[in-house]
Amino acid sequence: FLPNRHDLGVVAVGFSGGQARTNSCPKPGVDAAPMALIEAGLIKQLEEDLEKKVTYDGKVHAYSELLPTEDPDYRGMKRPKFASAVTKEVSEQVYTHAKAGKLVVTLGGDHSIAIGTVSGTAKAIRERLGREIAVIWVDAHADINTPETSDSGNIHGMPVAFLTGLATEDREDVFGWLKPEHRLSTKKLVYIGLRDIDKGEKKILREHGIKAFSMHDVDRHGIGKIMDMALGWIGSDTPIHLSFDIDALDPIYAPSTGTAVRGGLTLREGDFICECVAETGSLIALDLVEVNPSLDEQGASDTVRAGLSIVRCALGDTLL
Ligand code: 5AB
Ligand code: MN
Ligand code: MN
Ligand code: MN
Repeated sequence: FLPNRHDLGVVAVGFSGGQARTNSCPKPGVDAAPMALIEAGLIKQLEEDLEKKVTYDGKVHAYSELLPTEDPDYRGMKRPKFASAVTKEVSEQVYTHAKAGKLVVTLGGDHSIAIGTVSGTAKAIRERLGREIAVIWVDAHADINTPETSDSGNIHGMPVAFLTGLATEDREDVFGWLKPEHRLSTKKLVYIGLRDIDKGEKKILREHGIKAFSMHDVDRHGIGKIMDMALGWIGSDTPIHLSFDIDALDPIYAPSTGTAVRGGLTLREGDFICECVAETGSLIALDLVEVNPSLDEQGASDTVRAGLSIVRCALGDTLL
């Protein structure tokens, strides 16, 4: 029932509107990540080394045609109309690939784009297989703030709340386009790598019994056991969408990211997570987000290389 693992659809999303871009905290640059990854050889490696058939329109989408003339804060969210319009478009791009039976690789962009990617695969897999997807969210952060619990107003800290329906909105132009067929069950969500969770997010995780493996858990059990538990929770034969925020890795390995938090996963632990998911044969989609080559320019090539490695491992490159 799963997508043909050799048939990939790649979507390059040059979007940075889901994170801070105020005068006090200017952080553009995450929109340059897809090009940096591609210039470092991503598509070529997929085609030549991994022998994948890659469908890619050859563009890094900036979605500038979707830029609204005015985009005031709404429920505390910054630039909500632009993020909504872009993620809706991403959702349709990802849906089209997934519906055609392709494994979808999306290169971000900030993590708000997962509102598009996960909603796209959730809908496609429901229609194609009558199944609910599971999401493995690898991140230092839980990204489950509702507009009301968020202190920053940055939408890249909210995607999971919108995807699970913990945050809803009637206004079509502010994520009201998300319908039940786009949604993810809180029971089919597993986090790995958490170490910087807001107070309101902790409450949400507890109240909804959401499965989460923090860095503390990784230290206690080791990454091997964590992956056994994570995949056990999801259950075998469940289609898996892996959403990988590069800031899950320790800044030693991936310094060029907007919200770096020390004490993270080693490069090998990150790759190992991806290898275990690849081994299941159930991967239907992969997001790689939050690489920002313009931050810590010395570390940019390391960060991009770490990103490449994550993608290759998730697609089975390092399995014998
Ligand atoms: B990322 C924070 N929780 O809501 C917020 O990088 C950080 O996609 C969000 O994981 C980090 O602004 C979002 C403080
Ligand atoms: Mn994230
Ligand atoms: Mn993060
Ligand atoms: Mn981040």
